[in-house]
Amino acid sequence: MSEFDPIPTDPAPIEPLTVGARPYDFTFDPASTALVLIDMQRDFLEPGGFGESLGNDVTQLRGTIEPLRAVLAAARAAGLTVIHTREGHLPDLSDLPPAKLHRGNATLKIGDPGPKGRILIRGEYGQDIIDELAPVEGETVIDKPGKGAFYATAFGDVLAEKGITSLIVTGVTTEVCVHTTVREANDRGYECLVLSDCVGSYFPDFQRVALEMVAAQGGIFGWVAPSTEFLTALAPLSTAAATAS
Ligand code: TIU
Repeated sequence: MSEFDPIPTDPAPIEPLTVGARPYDFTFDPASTALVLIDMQRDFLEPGGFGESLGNDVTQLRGTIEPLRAVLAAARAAGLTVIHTREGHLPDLSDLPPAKLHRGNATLKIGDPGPKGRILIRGEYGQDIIDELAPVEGETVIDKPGKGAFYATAFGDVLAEKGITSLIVTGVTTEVCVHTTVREANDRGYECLVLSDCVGSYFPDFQRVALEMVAAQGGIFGWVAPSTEFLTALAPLSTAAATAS
């Protein structure tokens, strides 16, 4: 090194980014933020799985796939932590409370053989994440027996280990696993931004009201924004990475 070489400097700290959201702007530091994809599994989004066995029209959820693909690509390009969850049970059903097994009048119950393997059982084809959003190396996959991502999982430990304090929440279904996880996260001190077109419900009315419930009362559970706002906020990082590669 000569006296004419520039003095090495630490990389510039990443500035917090701001998303236009309801009820007001959401600000996050990319280094302490994770994109969370909740239960984007064949069991919920494709025919012959758990969602359909409960009497639902699975096509209602499929509109989330394309916007979420774009968000996932941008998050990966920007170097954000990405975490996927999957609802499901052990093959011997030892983690399945009888109350959950017997609830409702399902045509196929959890553990029964279905066209894509045993319904909602870990390791089965139907219980896995859809091809369009398949995890890549380095991304965490949390298997959860309940609706919330924190209950009986290592999710909280993983977030703490990675220094995550803000969650960008996506996935299905809005009023069930997304809401339960956002509520659990909120009580644990995480700041949650729910991307409105990247979460889906089998019931259009529930979709609208569930999103309103998150942002009401000054953001009682968090913030809500369309994915385009999030992509705009992330663009300085995601497009810089795309240009560099
Ligand atoms: N039934 C329903 O709307 N949802 C679930 O059972 N699980 C999730 O939301 N992942």
